[in-house]
Amino acid sequence: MRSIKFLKFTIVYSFLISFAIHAEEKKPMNVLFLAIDDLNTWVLSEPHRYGGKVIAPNLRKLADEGVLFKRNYCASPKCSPSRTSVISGVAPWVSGVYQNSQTPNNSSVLQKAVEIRKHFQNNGYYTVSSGKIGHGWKTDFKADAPSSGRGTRDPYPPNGPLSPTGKGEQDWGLIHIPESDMNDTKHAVFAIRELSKKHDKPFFIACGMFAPHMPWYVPQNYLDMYPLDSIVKPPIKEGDLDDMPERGKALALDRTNVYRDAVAKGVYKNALQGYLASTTYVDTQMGRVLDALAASPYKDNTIVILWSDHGFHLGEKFHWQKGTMWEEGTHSLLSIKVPGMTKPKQICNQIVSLLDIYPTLNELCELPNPPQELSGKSLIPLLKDVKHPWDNAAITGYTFQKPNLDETDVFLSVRTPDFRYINYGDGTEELYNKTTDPNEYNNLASNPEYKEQIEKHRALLPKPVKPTPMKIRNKKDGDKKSKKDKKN
Ligand SMILES: [Ca+2]
Repeated sequence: MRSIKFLKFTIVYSFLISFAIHAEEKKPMNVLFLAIDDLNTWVLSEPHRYGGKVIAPNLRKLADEGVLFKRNYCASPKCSPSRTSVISGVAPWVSGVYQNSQTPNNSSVLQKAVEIRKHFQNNGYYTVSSGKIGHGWKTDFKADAPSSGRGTRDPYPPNGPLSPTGKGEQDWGLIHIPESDMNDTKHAVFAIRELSKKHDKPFFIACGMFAPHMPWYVPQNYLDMYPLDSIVKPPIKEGDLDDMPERGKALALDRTNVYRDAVAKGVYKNALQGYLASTTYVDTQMGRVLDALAASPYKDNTIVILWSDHGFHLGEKFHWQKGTMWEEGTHSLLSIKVPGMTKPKQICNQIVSLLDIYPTLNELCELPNPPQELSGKSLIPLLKDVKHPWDNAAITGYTFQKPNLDETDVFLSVRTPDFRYINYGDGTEELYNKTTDPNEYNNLASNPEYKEQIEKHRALLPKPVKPTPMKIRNKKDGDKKSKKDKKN
């Protein structure tokens, strides 16, 4: 008798335990959605890109806690089209939005799309957002609590410009306000406050940092972390552009004057110091948010996703800033941690895209699909196993605005494990062997030995839609960009 009673007790007890575990598993997942502007991938310790030290312990820690997608690429190398593609899940070659100077709301595809924050909100999530997340695409998303402002630059120093070559946003140096008054610090405070609240519903907390977007005005302690003699110049090869088609050269030489002036006036390393210090400042702010999550009751059921909107040149190929089709312009950060799914210290070398963010979060949180067709694909198989077989090709789309260039031509770049291929829409091309030439110096497009590779890569390109109309552009001035484009 006693043993039967004991057996019954064991069965009931086991059932209760399994029910409790099941209930725990069913706890809805929250999302902490972290975006960084203009942050390139120097923090990934890639000596062929940057040989010096980059201080980013918090981004490193997050990467160590989950999956670091080491080969992640943006769908467009500029803020507005890249961010629009992330939060709509729609690729530029589908929406027609390739440039900052376009109005995303003119895209008939985007008019029917639901952006990711609104989609989560529509599906029962408490959704708040602070700082720079989207850019230029006006949607009907309204946050469930007031934000600490949209992502904008900090006030201009009263004695600016601070560098001998400084002009407008092309400037760097010591900021004149305390760190606590800087905008990104306030966005971190906002996210920390939201994480300390008691939430009855699952949450989607978006926090976007403006740094290291130019200008690089930073507190002294961050500048001090990078003594000038510790800074290493990135690799730049004389004659690199000689084997490029005209459109490649035009892309490379856009804003080259900032780089050349800095070199000529002996302040190139000071500029690099500004970017690096701004990177460490943003790492510090993200670290505060991540620490707040770790100390909260939500740490075990909150997905953390951190991404940068595109790459950034600091002189490579003589180019300054963003908006190119090469590795420096298209390679961006992506780290994802999913409690209960990802294992620590996983590095994924499969080729993925920022377009994959929307479908990944959607599937992780078991939401229905939004009305628009998502261009990316869910990364869940890679989150579970970083070596899962993958269709390794990431596309980047862009268009250019320069005199004598047809701005309706779409530039497309495709990154595969061993190659980068670029097509400028006018029949001109570039091909680089990433294994033997990681810095993309030797254009193989006219080398007959690579004919087969060229054809293979051509076949990977989508058929791009034409760009939606450009915003204000003074045809008489030709070269002048719209006011909006200058800012971003
Ligand atoms: Ca070259």
